[in-house]
Amino acid sequence: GVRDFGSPVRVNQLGYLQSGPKRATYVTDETSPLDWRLLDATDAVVAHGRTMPYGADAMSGTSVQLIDFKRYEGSGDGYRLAVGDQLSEPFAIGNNIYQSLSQDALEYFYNNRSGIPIEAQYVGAERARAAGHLGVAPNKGDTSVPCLPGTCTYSLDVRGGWYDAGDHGKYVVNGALAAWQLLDQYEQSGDVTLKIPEAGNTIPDLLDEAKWEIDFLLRMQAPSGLVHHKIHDEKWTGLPLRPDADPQQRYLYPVSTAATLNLAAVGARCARVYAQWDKALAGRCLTAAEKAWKAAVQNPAIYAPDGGEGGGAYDDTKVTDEFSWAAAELLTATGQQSYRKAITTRFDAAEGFSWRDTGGLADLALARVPRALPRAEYKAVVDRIARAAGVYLDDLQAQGYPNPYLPADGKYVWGSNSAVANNAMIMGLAYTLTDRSRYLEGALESLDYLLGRNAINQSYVTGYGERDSHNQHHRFWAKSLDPTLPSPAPGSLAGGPNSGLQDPVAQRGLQGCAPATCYLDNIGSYSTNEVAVNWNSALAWITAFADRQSHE
Ligand code: G3I
Ligand code: 9MR
Repeated sequence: GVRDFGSPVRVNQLGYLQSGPKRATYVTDETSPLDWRLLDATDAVVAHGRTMPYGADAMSGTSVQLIDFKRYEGSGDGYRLAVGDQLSEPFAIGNNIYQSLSQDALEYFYNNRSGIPIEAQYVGAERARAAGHLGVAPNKGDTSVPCLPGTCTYSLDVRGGWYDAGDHGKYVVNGALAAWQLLDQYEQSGDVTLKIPEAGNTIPDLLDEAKWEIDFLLRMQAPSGLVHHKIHDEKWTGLPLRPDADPQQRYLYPVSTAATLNLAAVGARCARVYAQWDKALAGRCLTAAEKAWKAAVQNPAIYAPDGGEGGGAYDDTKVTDEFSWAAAELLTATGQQSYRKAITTRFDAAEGFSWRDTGGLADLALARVPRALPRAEYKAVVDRIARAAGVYLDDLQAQGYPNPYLPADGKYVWGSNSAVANNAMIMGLAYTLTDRSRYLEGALESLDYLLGRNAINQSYVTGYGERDSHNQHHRFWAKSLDPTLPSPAPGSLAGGPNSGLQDPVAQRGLQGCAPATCYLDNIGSYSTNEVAVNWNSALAWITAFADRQSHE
């Protein structure tokens, strides 16, 4: 049947910063301007104006008009936009709207920690659970994990870290990217107060959370210096399943050059960021990073394969980009000029960055440490990031549901929401580096898309917005399969529309979908509706940025 997306007036269902852009989208075949009204919580009209015709929006397959209500300067809750008798979902206007979201986006990580009990005092009784994978039956445990038979003869203690997503695997490449993004968030926006066991120690809470993953990543390094690509169950388990009830045998999967270089990169970032907070960790990180770098140089082409059973592949057969990123992080951490010649990639807007494409991260590393490069070269780094931000801003402004993700092949990828957030991050960073306010506007307007101003009137963040995603694919947050289990924690970002329809639920329900509509808030649709650490780290970065900007 025809899908019902509710009101044609599409807004950021969380709300708008008082000091930020305030725009909305109206779905209509009408081509001439129409009247819009802004209503406050008492239904009084507090602003009005005319819509701006836009036309057909390629990614959504619908025609729209745009609404700009920036000149309204009030604040409060329960606003709605109206066109004729069509009312939007309610939203707030104020400068604190991103505060609790930016905290929740980070609490996601504690909730998904492996190897530690998740306690009610931090997450509430409903989401508390026993520690997973410490070797207590029926878990086989991550405290002594053998290699996949025939691939090596040792076992490693790889306890801890975060579960990847809705599954119980732990994968180095995207785990490292997530930890890296938390460290970069710290450098960009400072700390966020968290409800975690380490709160109150001498280290910023955000760095405590990142350390939980970094300790795991360090454990994944083999004696050779190479790093195991991943550790996961022998076979896929079903849903629902609590982590501590997983009975599967788990294996260490073979080392890869990509995983090794991810440890080199995040290890170097760790050494630099923790230097003033935790000298012991900073030292361990640098030693591991340098050892990993040398091992990767000697083994430059060990690729993780596609396919396999029981866990994600995270396959990658091009690692020139990982070499370049690691070299840039090592240069900024050590000042050793020898790393400069190994930096071979630049930020490329069309590629962006992801767990697979890390070439752009070299420029992001260099941007953090001006003194690591001669002045003219540092300026070139800033120019490249600004140019990429300019491309994302153009992509955003070209769309009826403005957002900075506009794939050249016209197909949305698995985890498209993380591409939106990561491209927004580039605009946020460009604003910081250049002080050009159009990049700030673009970064902030991108959040509107994630929070409801989109083709399906969906807030992709649990607990934020009237029509929020709350059935993400997760083995413990599986209330829609078992009412005694919890729903996803607030602040959990769904992967988002994916043209690939790579799961049976999407294949049944989304045939022929326009790219930006290929999404179902159904727990079975892992290719459109999973959560993942490297997606929530993107959400955390951009919401912390938005929160910080609104207070400056
Ligand atoms: O790299 C190519 C790019 O060159 C091309 O232009 C583009 C267009 O199709 O595709 C890109 O490859 C995609 C790749 O991700 C990198 O973005 C693949 O199509 C896409 O299928 C692949 O999806 C990954 C998915 O696993 C399937 O392997 C997601 O990024 C990744 O987030 C997801 O991760 C899963 C784990 O396997 C298991 N745990 C849960 C986790 C989240 O769903
Ligand atoms: O639950 C798994 C999810 O985390 C992965 O992203 C996804 C793709 O690799 O696979 C899911 O596991 C399913 C498996 O692929 C096929 N059998 C059913 C599993 C649970 O839905």
